[in-house]
Amino acid sequence: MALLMDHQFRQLPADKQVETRPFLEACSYLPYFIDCLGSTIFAPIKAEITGNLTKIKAVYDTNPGKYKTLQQILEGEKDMHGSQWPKVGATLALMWLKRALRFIQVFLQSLADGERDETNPNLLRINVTKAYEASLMHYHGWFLQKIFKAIMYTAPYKTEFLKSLSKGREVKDEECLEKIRKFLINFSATVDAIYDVYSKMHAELEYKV
Ligand code: CIS
Repeated sequence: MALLMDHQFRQLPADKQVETRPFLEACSYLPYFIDCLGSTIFAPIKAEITGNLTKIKAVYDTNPGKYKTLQQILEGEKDMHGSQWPKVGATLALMWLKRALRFIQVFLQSLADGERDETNPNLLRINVTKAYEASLMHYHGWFLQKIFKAIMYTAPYKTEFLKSLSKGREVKDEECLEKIRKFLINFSATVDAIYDVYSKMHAELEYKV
């Protein structure tokens, strides 16, 4: 869990605005989190998240003052792209990134809450399935839903996953889960705030891939 705790998301201010630069910095460690799954099968997922981050950063870098918060990026692109918006630019990249972040949020929360298959308590399938249904399934067509099922069977055992989150150190599962709970405080608030922006600005798209 050292991996996530070393790169915490910031506490949100009272107006719940998410500042772009610290958000991108905290997210830049998420691809290493995917490495904790321990298989190259997850490389396309890592590439997907990295691609979204690169796209958002490219827009931010064009004018860091104007795009200080994620909401300002959506507002700026809405003005700039007219009818093409929101299926364009950093707005589209963040729309998909937030779904990946929601996946991670629900997955970690389910682990932290001790949800498990009593007959196979060391498997992550219950936690992974819950996360998928809450975040991505609705936006995936038949093919990607099948791919998800196949990938799910390659997920590591819970003990292995928790150990790799702790950078290989021998820590008790409960100690690691306590750190996950702490990480989730700011992380969940950030993900929820991004969803609120998309809802408030009617920027969520329902199409499937
Ligand atoms: C044995 C199995 C063999 C299978 C091998 C094949 C592997 C192929 C895997 C492909 C997975 C990649 C899924 C990507 C799907 C994208 O099409 C989809 C839409 O992308 C967006 C872009 O982001 O499309 C837009 C256009 O419509 C834009 O191009 C946009 O890019 S932009 O705007 O930046 O240019 N994207 C997604 O669906 C997002 C997928 C994110 C997945 C996040 C998962 C986080 C995992 C955290 C790990 C927690 C531990 C869990 C343990 C097991 C996890 C299983 C996770 C499975 C998720 C699978 C999804 C298929």
